[in-house]
Amino acid sequence: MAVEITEEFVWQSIPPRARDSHKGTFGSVLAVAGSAFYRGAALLAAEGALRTGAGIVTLASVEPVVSAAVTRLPECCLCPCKEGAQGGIAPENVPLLRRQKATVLLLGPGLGGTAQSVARAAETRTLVQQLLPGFAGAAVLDADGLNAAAQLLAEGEPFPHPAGELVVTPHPGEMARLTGLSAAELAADREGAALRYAKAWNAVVVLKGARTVAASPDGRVCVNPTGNPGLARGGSGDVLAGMLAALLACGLPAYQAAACAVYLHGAAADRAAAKRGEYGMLPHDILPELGALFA
Ligand code: NPW
Ligand code: AMP
Ligand code: MG
Repeated sequence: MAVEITEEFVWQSIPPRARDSHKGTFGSVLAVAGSAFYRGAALLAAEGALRTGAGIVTLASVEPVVSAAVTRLPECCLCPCKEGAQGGIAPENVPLLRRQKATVLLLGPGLGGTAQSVARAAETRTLVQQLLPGFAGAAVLDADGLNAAAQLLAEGEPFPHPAGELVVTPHPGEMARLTGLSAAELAADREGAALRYAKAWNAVVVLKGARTVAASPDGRVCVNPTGNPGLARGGSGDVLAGMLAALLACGLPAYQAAACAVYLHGAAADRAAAKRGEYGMLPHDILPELGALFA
C-alpha cells in the first residue's frame, strides 16, 4: 500500500529561501511547449513554474505563443522558434534549443500531435528524440511529449532519458498509449502500474487523476489526497507540469518534487473550488492560490 502524501512532508521537503540566495540558487527551467493549436498550455505551464519558485523560466515556442507571453507573463524569458508547416515548433529549432542554458527541461505541454495531423506528431517525436537524450539536467516529459515517447517505444526505441532524473506525468489516456494497457487494466491497479513502469523507464511516474500516484524507480510510491473534480478540465495538467519543473529547478530530488507538486497543485485547486465551486473554477485560478499556500 502506498503512503499518503502529507502537508508535513511537503513543507519539510521544500526548503525556505536562504537570505543570501539569488536567482541562480533556484535553477532555470526551459519549457519547450505550445503550438498554434495549444497556446494556453504553454502559458499555464510557464506560469506554474514561475509561481512555484524557479529562478529563471524560459519559454521556447512559436511566435503566437511568445507574443502572448510577453503581455501575460513579463517575468518569463523567451526563445522564439520558427513555426513548422503544421503549426508547431519546427525540428530545425533543435540547435537553438540545445544552446539554451537551463538546469531543467520541461517538454510537451501543447506541442500538438495526432489530434492535429500525423505530420505534427512526427515533428513532436523528432523534438523529443533530439532534445531529451542530450539534455544534461533533469527533465519533465508531459502531454504530447509522452505521446511521442509512446511512438518511439512502439518503434522499438528505448524510453528517451536525460542525463539527470526524469519525471513523466501521464493521465490515464497517455499511460494507456505508453504501456498498451487498457483504461480498465490501469484503473484496477494504479500503484502497481506506476511502480512497474517507473522501474522499466528509470523515471518517476506521476499517474494522474483522482488520487494521483507517484512512483520512483527505487520502489517508493505515494498517493495524493488533495484535489477535486474541478481539476477535470483542459489545462490542469499543464499547470502541474510547470510546477514540477520548478521544484526540480529548486533542487528537490525527482520523487520529492513530484510528491510536493501534486500535493500543492491539488491543495491550491481545493482553495479555488472553495471560492468558485468545482463547476466555476478554472486551471488558472490554481495559480494565485499557490501564492496563498506558500505564504
Ligand atoms: P476517452 O475520450 O475517455 O476515450 P489527449 P489532452 C483519454 C494540450 N492542452 N481516464 C480520453 O479518452 C495538452 O498539453 C492544451 C481515461 C481522451 O481520448 C496536450 O498537448 C490546452 N482516459 C494536448 O492539448 C488545454 C482518459 O485521453 C484522451 C483520461 C492534448 O492533451 C487542454 C484525451 O487526452 C490541454 O491540456 C482519464 N482520466 N484522461 C490549451 N488551452 O492550450 C484522458 N483520457 O488526447 O491526450 O488530449 O489531454 O487534451
Ligand atoms: P491533464 O489531463 O493532463 O490536464 O491533467 C489533469 C490534472 O487534473 C491532473 O493533475 C489530475 O490529477 C487532475 N485531476 C483530474 N481529475 C481529477 C479529479 N477527479 N480529482 C482530482 N484531481 C483530478
Ligand atoms: Mg495534460
